[in-house]
Amino acid sequence: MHSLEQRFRDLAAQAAADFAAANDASRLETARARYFGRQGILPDLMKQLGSAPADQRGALGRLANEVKAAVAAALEKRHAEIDRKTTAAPADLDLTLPGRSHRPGRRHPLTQTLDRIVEVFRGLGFAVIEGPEIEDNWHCFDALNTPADHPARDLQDTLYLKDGRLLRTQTSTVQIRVMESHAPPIRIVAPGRVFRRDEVDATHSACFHQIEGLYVDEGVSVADLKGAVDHFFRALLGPRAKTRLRPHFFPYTEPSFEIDCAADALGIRGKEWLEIAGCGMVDPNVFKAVNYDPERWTGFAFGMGIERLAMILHGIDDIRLFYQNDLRFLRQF
Ligand code: 2NM
Repeated sequence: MHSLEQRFRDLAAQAAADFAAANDASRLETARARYFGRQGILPDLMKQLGSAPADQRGALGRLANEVKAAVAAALEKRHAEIDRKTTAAPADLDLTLPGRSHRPGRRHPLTQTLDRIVEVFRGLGFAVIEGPEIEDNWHCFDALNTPADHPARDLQDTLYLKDGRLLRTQTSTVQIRVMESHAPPIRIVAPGRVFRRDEVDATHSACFHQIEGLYVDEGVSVADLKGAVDHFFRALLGPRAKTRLRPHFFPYTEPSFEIDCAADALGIRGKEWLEIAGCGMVDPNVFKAVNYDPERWTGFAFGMGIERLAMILHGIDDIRLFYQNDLRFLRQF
């Protein structure tokens, strides 16, 4: 049997060979445990130092410490080599290749159009309110001064549920709800989906989007209405935008107007004016329906279709494009 001194001296070379043979982190860990573990070779030899002859113990102790430090250094060195091997870039990695580009999403063109509209009205002090899509006859028709025999109430035009409720045909239902629950003054816009029993074609959809607005206070006049309309379309379409009010009829306003926009400011040729929205002074019967005193309060209201406006703004010729989710269409906005 070798002397303790010889076994210490052999140990350094043996450990260096063991570590070199370990070619991944888990094998190196096994080798480490063989030397430094609780039952390992080094602790075992250290224990035997105690039973060495007293006159040799000092020299053996120093040798033991040197060997232990050498084995630890060899282990550390092999650790570093294996780390470098596993994290180094593979030889075929080409850092000059173009990166993978992100494809960020964007808002739907109808949402973009609505957001622009809402921004202008917020600038005029209008609050944005939403309401239910399933409504009753009162909020959709009766309170809006639309008599029982009005064609809009017909089964041909409106989608009714079995229980007599209906899908709202305009968002004025929201204005009625706000007036029922709030005293004047009122300044709101109500965007949202509306539903009509329409044959679907390039310019009609059974479900589309609208925004309607309402301003009620003392002394509100047609001049305020015209001022707001002009401001809105100039803010949306540019300072050259020109609008006119053309007499019309709505059950809920008197007088009522259609709002036309000059076609040339929109870059559209072939006609002089485009119908773009409707408006009017709130009919006193609507105020009576929500218990507002029609002698004290006056107000204007307006409404427009988001799809129609987006189609005019972007030169889109088929309303169905908005709902098909075809990325070739959507990526253009
Ligand atoms: C329009 C045109 C004209 C309108 C009326 C009301 C209410 F609730 F105050 F009576 N809200 N919206 C209105 C008036 C809507 O859309 C073409």
